[in-house]
Amino acid sequence: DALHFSVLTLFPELLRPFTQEALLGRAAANGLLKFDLHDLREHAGNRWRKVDDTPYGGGAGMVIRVDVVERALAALPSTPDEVILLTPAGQRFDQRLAEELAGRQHIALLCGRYEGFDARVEGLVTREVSIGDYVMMGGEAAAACIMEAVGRLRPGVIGDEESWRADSYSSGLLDYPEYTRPAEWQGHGVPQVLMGGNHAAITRWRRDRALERTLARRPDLLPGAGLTPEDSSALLT
Ligand code: 6GU
Repeated sequence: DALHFSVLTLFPELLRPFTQEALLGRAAANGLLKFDLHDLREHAGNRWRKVDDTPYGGGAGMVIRVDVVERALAALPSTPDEVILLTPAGQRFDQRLAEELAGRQHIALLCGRYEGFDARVEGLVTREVSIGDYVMMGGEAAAACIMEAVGRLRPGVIGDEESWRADSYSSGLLDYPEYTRPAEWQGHGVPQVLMGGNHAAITRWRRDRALERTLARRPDLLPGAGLTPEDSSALLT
C-alpha cells in the first residue's frame, strides 16, 4: 500500500514539484507514494484567511494559532500515524529516523513559517524534527528532505541501479568514488583496478576508498559503521 504524506503549509505550491517530478513524482504516479498538500489558510476560520496573531507577552513577529492546526489535522481524510512538526528546535533528522518513518502508513508534515506555532501544538504532534543546525525561513524545504529520504526507502520507488550506491550510506560509510568515460580527461585517468576484470580486487578497492573518504571527511561516522577486522587494518595502512 502507498505511503501517504500529508503536508500542512502556508505555501503548498512550494512543495508541488517534489510531488510531481523525478522519482517521487513517478512513485506517486505508480501508486507507491501518495502526496497531499494542504493550505493552512483553508482552516483559518475567518474570511481574511488569517492564521496567525501577535504573541502574548509582546515582542516581534506573529504566532500561528493552535486551533488552525487542530482543524487542519482534523480535516485530513484519515488519521496520520505520525504528525511531525518541522522546526529547528526538533530532533535531528538522520538515516535512522528515515528508516523508522519508512515503516509508517500516513505521515503528516507540519511546516512552520515566521516566528512559529503556538507552543500548545506540542499536544497535536508525535514529534518535532529539524534537518540540521542552521535556521531556515520555513519548514517546507525540510518537508521536501524528509519526503525524499523516506520515500526512496519504500520498495519499488528507486530501481536497482539507483539503490545499490546509496546503500553505502546505510552501511554507515560515505560512498566510494565512481568513474565513467572518457578514460582520460584533462590529464586525469581512471584507477587501473577499475579497468580490469578482478571483481574481488574492485570490491576491496571500493571499500578501502569508502573507508579512506569517511576517515578524512566524516570520522564521526566510523564508530557506527560496523567495521570488519580487514576494514580496521585497511584504515591503519
Ligand atoms: Cl525543520 N525549519 C526551519 N525553519 N529551519 C530549520 C529546520 C526546520 N531544520 C533545520 N533548520
